[in-house]
Amino acid sequence: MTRRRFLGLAAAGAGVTMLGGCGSGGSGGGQGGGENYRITLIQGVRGDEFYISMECGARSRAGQLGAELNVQGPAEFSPAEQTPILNAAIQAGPDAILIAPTDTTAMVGPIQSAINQDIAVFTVDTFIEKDIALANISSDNVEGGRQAAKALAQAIGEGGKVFCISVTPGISTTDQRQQGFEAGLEEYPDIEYLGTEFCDNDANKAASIANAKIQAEPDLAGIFGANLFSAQGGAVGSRQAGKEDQVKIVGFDAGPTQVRDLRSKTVDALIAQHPADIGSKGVQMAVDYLKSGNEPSQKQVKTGLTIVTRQNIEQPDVEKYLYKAEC
Ligand code: T6T
Repeated sequence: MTRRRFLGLAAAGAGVTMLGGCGSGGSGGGQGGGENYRITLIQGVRGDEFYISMECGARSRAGQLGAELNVQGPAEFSPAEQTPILNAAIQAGPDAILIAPTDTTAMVGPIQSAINQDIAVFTVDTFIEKDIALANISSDNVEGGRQAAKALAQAIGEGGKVFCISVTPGISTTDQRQQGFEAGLEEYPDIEYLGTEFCDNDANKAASIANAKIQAEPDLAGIFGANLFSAQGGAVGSRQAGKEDQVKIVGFDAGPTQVRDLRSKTVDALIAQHPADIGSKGVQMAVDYLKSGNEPSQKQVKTGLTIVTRQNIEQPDVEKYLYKAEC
C-alpha cells in the first residue's frame, strides 16, 4: 500500500477531516468529503479556451468536494515547456496531479517522476504511450475524427478535394482525430484526400497553410481543422483567399472565435468536446482514489462530443458545450 493510499484510508477510517488552506490559484472549502486534498491540474497550454473550460469544470467540482485545486499551464503546447512546470508541481508535493501531456513519448519520464514521489497521476485529454497513469479521461477522438469526415462530406456534397490541418505528430488526441478522419473518408469514394499538414498549434501558421493550399488547389472543396487553432487559422486562410463560399470547413473544438466563424458561415460544423466534464470527472476520480485507495475500475473514461451547426447552436443542450474564455 502506498503512502497516499494509506493516508486516504486512515482519514476515511477515522472520520477525520484534514484541514488545509488554499494556496495561490487554489479553490476549495466546500463540503463533500474531499478531505482538503491538494490537486494540481496542468493544462496542455495556457489561454486555450478548451483548457480554460476544463479548468472551470475542475474548479467547480473541487469546490463541491472541498479539495484544493491549483491550475497551471505552459505558454506553448510543448513538452520542453510543460516538463519544468510538472517538475515544480512535483516539488510542491500535491496529493494528485491531473495532466494533459503535450507529447505521448516525451512526457513519460516526467510523469514517472511524479508517480515515483507517490503522487496520484491522472491524464486528462491527451495520454502517454506508457500505461502508468491511474486513468485517462478524454473525448473519443477517433470517433470525433470520423464525425468530422461525415460532416465535411455532407457539406461538400460527398465529392471533391479535402485536406486536414493538425497540430504536430505525437499528440494522442490530434493523431487519433486524423486517424478517425482518414478512416471516415474511406466511405466516400468521390472525395480526394490531399493529406495532413501541421501548424504547430499556431493559428497564423494554419492560416498560411490553408491559403497556400487554396492557391495550389483552386478547386479545393473542404478543410478539417483538427483542433481549435488549426480550425481558427483554416477559417482565416480561406477568408484571405476569398474562398469562404467555396471551401467548407469543419473544425474540432468550439472556442468563441470558432463559434463566430460558424455563425458567419466561414465554418460549417464544429465538433465540440465536453472539457468541463473532463475536468470535473478528473477531480472526482482523484478524490475517490485518494479516499478509498482503490484504483479506478476503468482506465479509459470517455466524455461526450456534440456536433454544433447553425441549425442547432441555439438549443440549450448544445449551447452549454460552447467553450468559455473565463470561468
Ligand atoms: O483540441 C484541444 C485538445 O483536446 C487537444 O489535445 C489540443 O488542442 C486543444 O486544446 C484545442 O486547442
